[in-house]
Amino acid sequence: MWDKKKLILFEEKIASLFNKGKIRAPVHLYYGNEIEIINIFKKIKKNDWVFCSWRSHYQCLLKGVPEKKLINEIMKGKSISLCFPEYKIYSSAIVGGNIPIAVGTAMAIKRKKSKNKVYCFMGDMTSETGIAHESIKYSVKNNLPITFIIEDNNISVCTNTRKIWGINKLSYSGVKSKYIKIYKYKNKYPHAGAGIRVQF
Ligand SMILES: Cc1ncc(C[n+]2csc(CCOP(=O)(O)OP(=O)(O)O)c2C)c(N)n1
Ligand SMILES: [Mg+2]
Repeated sequence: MWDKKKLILFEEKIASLFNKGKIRAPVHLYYGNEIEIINIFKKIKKNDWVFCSWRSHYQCLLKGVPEKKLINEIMKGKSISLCFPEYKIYSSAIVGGNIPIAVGTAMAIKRKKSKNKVYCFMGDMTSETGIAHESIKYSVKNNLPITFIIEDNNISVCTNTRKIWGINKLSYSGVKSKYIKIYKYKNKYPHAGAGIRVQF
């Protein structure tokens, strides 16, 4: 039910609420990655687990969280750490914070010989952190049922990821692995908020 147009409209609605000062906490909006994320979610089943960062409105909608329920949480100021255990989706505002939890969930699934999978979303800068590298290495070595999705907008708040590390490409770009999916996108929104300064 969620196509590109509807996802964009959802974020525009949140942007407008935020700019009017109706949401009194940070929001991190997506734009420009709709086709890629919809394609990724074609594989994600109801009982699979999804772990996200501070930017997770699209994942929540695509995982089946009802729109009204999601807006309700966002209005309460929870956009930055949206968690809906009943829909098996967890977000964290801490860079890399959810990655080891995703790995532990995948390990538990393996030990229980369950069929479900874990999908762990992260930004380009997060994918360059030690915690991401160790978690990916550990998951590959232990053959865990997990996929890491790297969403590359080449920016970390206001910092250019490639420039700051002096690299031409991300560590995982071009790596052919069933554990890693990587895509590029260009966001029309700033890192946080929707363009108008709102005093909380
Ligand atoms: C441990 C920690 N350090 C710093 C921050 C501040 N911070 C929030 S988002 C972010 C940028 C991360 O960039 P990226 O992984 O590319 O994700 P994007 O926001 O572009 O999706 C930073 C540094 C934080 N939330 N947690
Ligand atoms: Mg980024």
